[in-house]
Amino acid sequence: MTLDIKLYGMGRTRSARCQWTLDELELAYEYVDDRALLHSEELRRLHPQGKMPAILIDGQPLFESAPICEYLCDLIAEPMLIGAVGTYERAQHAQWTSFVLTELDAYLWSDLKHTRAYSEEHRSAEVTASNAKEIQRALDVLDKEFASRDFLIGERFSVTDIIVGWSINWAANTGHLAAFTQLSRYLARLQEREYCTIKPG
Ligand SMILES: N[C@@H](CCC(=O)N[C@@H](CS)C(=O)NCC(=O)O)C(=O)O
Repeated sequence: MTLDIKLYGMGRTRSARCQWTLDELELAYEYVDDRALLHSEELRRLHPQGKMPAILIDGQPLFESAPICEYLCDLIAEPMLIGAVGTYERAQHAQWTSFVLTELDAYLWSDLKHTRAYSEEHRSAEVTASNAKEIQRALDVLDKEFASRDFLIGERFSVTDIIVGWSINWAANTGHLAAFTQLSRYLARLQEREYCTIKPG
């Protein structure tokens, strides 16, 4: 299948999920890696808030990293990186993606805002302390899961690992992973893959 794809992203942010998925699917694409486009008119045509990632696939715009990755996997049958709609595998994918985006990613994002992004007067130590607890609770669930499996769905790598792995790597790079040995091993497994975009540090 030939698709005309243009991905807007920057550095190692959530657009890395989309890059990794595109590369695993061996799709050709144009990658616009340009922080200066954040909140620009050009980007607002694809994303109402002018955030990244955003993508154009055959002229159709889409935003939000997880649905972008899922849609790309739905378009490409081989390699199969996502279960078909209506299968238990697909439900498990939705379960883990939803869990990680709401129980981990959201608190990491809030943590970043309250430690770096907001100006001093808008930062709250109470929020950061509460975020740290929620982050540990979510990581604990995932760490226990990886005691009995190498990847999240079935016995093989899937797009779920790209979406979830990216967030776990964010947790690692912000000092939240010390207590979780299974998760460190999981990240090392992902980082062995040729197209992996998540890096330590
Ligand atoms: N839930 C969105 C998050 C998008 C997002 O917040 N992207 C960040 C970079 S990772 C961004 O554009 N930040 C600029 C801003 O918040 O204005 C996704 O997964 O794509």
